[in-house]
Amino acid sequence: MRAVFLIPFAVIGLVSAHFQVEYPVWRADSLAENTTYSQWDYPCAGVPYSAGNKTEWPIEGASVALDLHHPWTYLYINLGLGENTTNFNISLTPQLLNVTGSGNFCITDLPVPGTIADGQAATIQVVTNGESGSALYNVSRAPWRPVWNDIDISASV
Ligand SMILES: [Cu+2]
Repeated sequence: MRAVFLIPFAVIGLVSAHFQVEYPVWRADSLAENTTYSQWDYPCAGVPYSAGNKTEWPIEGASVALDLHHPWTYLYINLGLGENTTNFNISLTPQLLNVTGSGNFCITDLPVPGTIADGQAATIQVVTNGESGSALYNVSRAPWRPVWNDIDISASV
C-alpha cells in the first residue's frame, strides 16, 4: 500500500468542511446545500443507492483519491459487495490511517480480495474521524473490472 500527498490547498478558508471523494467518483455530492445529505449519517451520508455516479474500478491497482478539508484525519476505507449494500464488512485499510494535513490525498494499491469477479456490484465507503470522535461517511458505487486501468491519479485530482 502506498500513500501519496499532492499539492495541499493554499486557501483553506474557501473550502467547505468535511471531505470529498474524487475517485472513484462519489455516489453524489454529499456537501451540496440543496439536499438532505449529511456526512454524519451512517453508512452512506444519506445518499440513495440509485443516485448519480457509478465508476468502473480496477481490482488490481485499486486507488482512492480524496479531498480532505480538516487539518488532520483518521481515515479508513471499507468495501460492501452487492447492490444497495449497507454491510461494509471488508476493510481495505487494515491499519487505521492517520493523515496529517488537508488537501488532496491519494492511496493506491489497496488490498482487494482476489475472489471478486468481473462486474461485481460493490460500494466503497470512506470513513473519517476528527477530533470530536464522530465519524463522517461518503460512498462511491464501483462495479469491478479485473484489468488494470492505467489511471494517473495525480493528474485526475
Ligand atoms: Cu468537517
